Amino acid sequence: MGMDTATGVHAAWLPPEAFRALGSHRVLVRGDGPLAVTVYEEVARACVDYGGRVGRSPDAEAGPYDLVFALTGDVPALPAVVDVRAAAGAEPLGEEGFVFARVGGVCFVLADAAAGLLYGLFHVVRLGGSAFEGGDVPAAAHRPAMRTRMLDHWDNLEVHPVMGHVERGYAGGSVFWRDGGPRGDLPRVRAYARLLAATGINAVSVNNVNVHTAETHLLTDRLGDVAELADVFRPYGIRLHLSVNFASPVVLGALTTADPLDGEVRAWWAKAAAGVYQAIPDFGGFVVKADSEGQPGPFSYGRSHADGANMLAEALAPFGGEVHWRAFVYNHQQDWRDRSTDRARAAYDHFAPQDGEFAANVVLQVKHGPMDFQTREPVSPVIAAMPRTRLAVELQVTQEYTGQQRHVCYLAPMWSGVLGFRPWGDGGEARDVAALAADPAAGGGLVAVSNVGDDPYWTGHPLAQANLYAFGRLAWAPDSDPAALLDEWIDLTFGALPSGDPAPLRSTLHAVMDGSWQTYERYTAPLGVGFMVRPGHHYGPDVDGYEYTPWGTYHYADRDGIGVDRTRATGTGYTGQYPQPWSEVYESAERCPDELLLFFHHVPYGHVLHSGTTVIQHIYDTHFAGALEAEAMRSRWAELAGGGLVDAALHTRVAERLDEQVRCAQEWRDQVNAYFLRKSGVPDAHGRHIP
Ligand code: BDP
Repeated sequence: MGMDTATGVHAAWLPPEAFRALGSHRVLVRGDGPLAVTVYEEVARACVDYGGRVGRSPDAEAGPYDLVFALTGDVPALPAVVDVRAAAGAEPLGEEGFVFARVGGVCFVLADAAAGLLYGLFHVVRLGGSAFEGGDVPAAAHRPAMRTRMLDHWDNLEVHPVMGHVERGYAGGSVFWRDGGPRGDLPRVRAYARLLAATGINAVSVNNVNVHTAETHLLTDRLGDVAELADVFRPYGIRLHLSVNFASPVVLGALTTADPLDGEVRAWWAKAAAGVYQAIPDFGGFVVKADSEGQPGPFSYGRSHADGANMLAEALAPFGGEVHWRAFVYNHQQDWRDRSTDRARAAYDHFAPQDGEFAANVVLQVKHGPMDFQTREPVSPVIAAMPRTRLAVELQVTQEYTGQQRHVCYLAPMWSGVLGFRPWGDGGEARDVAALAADPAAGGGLVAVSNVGDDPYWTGHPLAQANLYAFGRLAWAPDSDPAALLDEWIDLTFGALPSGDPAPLRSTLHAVMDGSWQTYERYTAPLGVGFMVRPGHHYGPDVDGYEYTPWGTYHYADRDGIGVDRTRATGTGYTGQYPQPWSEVYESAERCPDELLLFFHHVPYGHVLHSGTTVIQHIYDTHFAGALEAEAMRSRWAELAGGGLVDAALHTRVAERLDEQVRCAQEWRDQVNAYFLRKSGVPDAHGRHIP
């Protein structure tokens, strides 16, 4: 992770050394257009660095080359592609797939379209030296599971008085915007596009879903600023999207209404969309947060969300654009005294009845859990409830609720659990969340909120880069093993390290990161109850911070017990939003998984978990354990100091953040334990000190 002199930032997972093997061979790059040019330039640069050679013409049928990038239609120039392609099976590769093979000492990357060559290039980079070693490698096709693999930036054009430059951003200012306009650092944007392409990401939205007035103008008079970014992302196969303000016709168009069924409003959007495509012919589409947390939407006009989304879909359809309509719609001014309302129900209650009403180019973008990116939530029941609607699953890479990039919290294990969740259990319809999001006919893909800013390490905490990397890779291949993805990230970032004991850096990173999400869970809100964070910024503990507020995020702790009763029998009825078997499993306090018990049930402190311990003792035990684990992470990292395995500045940055993590974990431990000791009056069975 050395400093790149061109961009002034650390090179993250693609330092020049990652191209060492590729750059020391003879490489043929065929194909035209911006993506093939990107592949050529990447290879050419590596060859300059490492003494290899790159060519464009196959003089002697791949003879003098060690590695060939070619399109499958390139038969006249390269007859060999026919056999290699055929060996990988008859199924089409699609726009982005590729074949990799090694035949008689020559490696082949073949694709039907140039994007496949680009993804094949990064495949070869990941293989490193092993791509060129050993005997033949049978041809295998590689295709992305999800068609859309997208990052949403919650970037503001100017610094928002409360939310800052990047809403919930913990890595400094925006890489796109500054002082109300473009930041103007296109080399940095290009470096970013390259990092994303290497993970497989192919779509980016460049402004906050809360669209303030300045960002509203990006759609029309500030479109040039967006087109400039699109030009930089294009050579890396990434399509640009904009978050739009549903009230744009009023804010920008001098209309008096934004009613989606109004003819003038529809004409306004059609014209706006045409303008966008004139400037950006491959524009991806709009992201919309409507009728949520103060954003305008169709409810103001007595219209449904299908009405609103379909109006925008109609405007984009002639150009092949899509609407990413967010399902994060709830009333943020609830009456906390009314126990029957339940924010967890909101997305399903709003959207499930509209299944089948959305246009074909509308993707409903659903947060992975029913609440709001908590450390532990059940999977949203909306994902299983709308078979006639295209669904995208939304994750939060930015660590709003998981330590704000001051704490190490490797999130791939959480996401992999979400993606592998089977809404209908193992029997019957055995499809999991990943399959639903990937369904070629109906799936809307995987989306996440980005964790990047203008920080020299991109993500504030250098180790938070692994979350961004793993997100892209999971969108490409959702069944990837999180620990293996961490190894990929380690190899690409720090150079290929031997496995096992001779590689203290690798083993240290695994020791610090593999279980870090569960460690974070242990010292924060227990058993799926969520929140307990300081209101507003959401960092650090405040057990009752949101308890008597209108935000709908409660734990209901009293002297007898804790948890939210979401059962059909006695609670909010939320469990009824799940199909079988989960609706029964979650309904039952006996069958409900421990880690979600307090999400679904209000139980006495003496309730015995499957683990055999009581709820109150579990709270004490996990909070003591979590804080100790944070200390162990810090000690482990400290052992690397001065060893030369990582750059000294990086070591210091991580060490400082681990100090803060240890401090904050102890604060969580003490506040949570003290709170529940006082509420329940039950002492810790092991007599440990609780303030
Ligand atoms: C919440 C964030 C808020 C976002 C909102 C959203 O606290 O800043 O605007 O999600 O997803 O988690 O729209």
